[in-house]
Amino acid sequence: MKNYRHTIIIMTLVTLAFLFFTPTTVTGSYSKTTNIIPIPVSVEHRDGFFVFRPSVRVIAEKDAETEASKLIDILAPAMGYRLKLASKARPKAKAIKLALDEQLLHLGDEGYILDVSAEQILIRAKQTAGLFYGIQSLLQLLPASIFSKTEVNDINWKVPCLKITDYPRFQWRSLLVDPARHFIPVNDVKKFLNGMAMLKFNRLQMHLTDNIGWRIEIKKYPNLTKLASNRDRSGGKGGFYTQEEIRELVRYAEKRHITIVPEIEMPFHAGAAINAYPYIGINPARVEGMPLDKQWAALGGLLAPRPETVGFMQDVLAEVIELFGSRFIHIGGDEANLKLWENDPEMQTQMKQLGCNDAHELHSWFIKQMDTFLTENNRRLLGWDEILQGGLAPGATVMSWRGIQGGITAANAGHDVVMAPTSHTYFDYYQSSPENEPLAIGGLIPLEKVYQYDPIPKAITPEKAIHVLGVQGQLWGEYISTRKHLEYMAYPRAIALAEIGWSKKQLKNYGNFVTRLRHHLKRLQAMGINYRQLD
Ligand code: TNX
Repeated sequence: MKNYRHTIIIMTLVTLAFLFFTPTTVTGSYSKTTNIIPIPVSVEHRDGFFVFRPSVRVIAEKDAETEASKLIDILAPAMGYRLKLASKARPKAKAIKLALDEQLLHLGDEGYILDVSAEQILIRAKQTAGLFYGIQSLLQLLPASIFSKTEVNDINWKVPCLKITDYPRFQWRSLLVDPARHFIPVNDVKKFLNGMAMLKFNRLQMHLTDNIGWRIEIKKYPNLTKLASNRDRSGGKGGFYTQEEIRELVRYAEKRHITIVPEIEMPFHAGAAINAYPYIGINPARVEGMPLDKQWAALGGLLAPRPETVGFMQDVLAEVIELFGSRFIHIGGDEANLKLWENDPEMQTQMKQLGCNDAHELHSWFIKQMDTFLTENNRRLLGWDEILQGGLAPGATVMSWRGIQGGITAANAGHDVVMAPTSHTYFDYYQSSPENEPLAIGGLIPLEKVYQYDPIPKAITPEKAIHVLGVQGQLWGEYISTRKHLEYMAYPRAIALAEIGWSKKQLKNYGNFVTRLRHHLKRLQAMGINYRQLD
């Protein structure tokens, strides 16, 4: 017992010393900076280089081996040779060593130490995710052409000697894509995940359902994909992911330490589902004075929270849970036009029966049914900030999008929250004057505005700041119908967001960021990823 207490005290002291000394090392690092994005917590520069040759061995054991193979795979195309994997280094031979070490508690689950000397590159981490992020940083120390898919000649592959200690500011570093409005083929999602992984993003939210289309196969309700997946917002053919394809995407993302968070929209933005199974929607014939052909458009998106609708959506979630490893399941919850419930006689009766005073409370009741279901299945409900109105379900986490106030309110009330405000993180908005840009939904969010964002504004009290899990950038798909356009809207803004999600606030410096950003754009170019040119 005494020993144990001893260890705790020592660990606390080490952590405190670490926290205390880190910023000093860090400030110094600007004079001689690396091109790593997001900027690492601390960099100590040393003299000399580690030079790559075919004889370099990659040394790893057990779980570290999987990460080591990924490094070998990434290096091979551009270098033109595959490094050999081994469990032990040969004496005097140069090596890249990957090691897991449970003692490295201060690094958290995603941190790493990257130590480069002329003889050895050593990456240490507590968990495999940390090794993966150490590898990402190592790759960024090499010339950008290391990301090329074909052999690059006449280049000396070397990295400077240094020691990096690094770990993220936030545990939730995410982007959202929207295959519901315009379907995104599996290979394009994979390519998007590749671009995210190098920026140390760890979540991709997929908006899988909306009024225009239902994009995920649900075995129990085949009409969802048979009748409601065959169009997109521009009148195109749409599409959907089979369950096998979803599994493949989840695995592909996991390999890159990215969790795919599925979003199944309810009770609004649910028009596609209602088209396929009209019994879950409000009866259109009840809208007085509206021509019938307009009624589906007006009401097509709103579910009627009858018991059978609750059952339907829980059935859907049951299959979703089987497919996705994510602890968090997003159920939407945004923008419901509650007037439609207020004016509907059946819903009025329903509210009375449930003891709901108004439509907000009915909305809240419906969300609670999903929360209970998810909680029973060991998952957590995540929803847009409207789920706060009418009372938040007990296990729910809020994703705050309507400006920054929603997030502040939620965090100060003690709810976990992911910040996704329209003011700074809507990458479907214009990046400069509309006349110079492809058609977008509206708004204006240039790169620098994204970079200025701080997910923990002063209005969130220090003791509540732990409730801010992190940030997400939104690539809503109304006006994005190709991979190239998706990438154009994402980059460079998502690069700024990556730094906000990972790096220490004290290290933020726009000028320094832009210098590193220029290198990152070269990496994207080598990978064949599109981006908007800097002004
Ligand atoms: C609002 S953000 C929406 C989306 C749209 C987006 C367009 C949110 C929870 N709902 O359905 O695509 O605006 O910017």
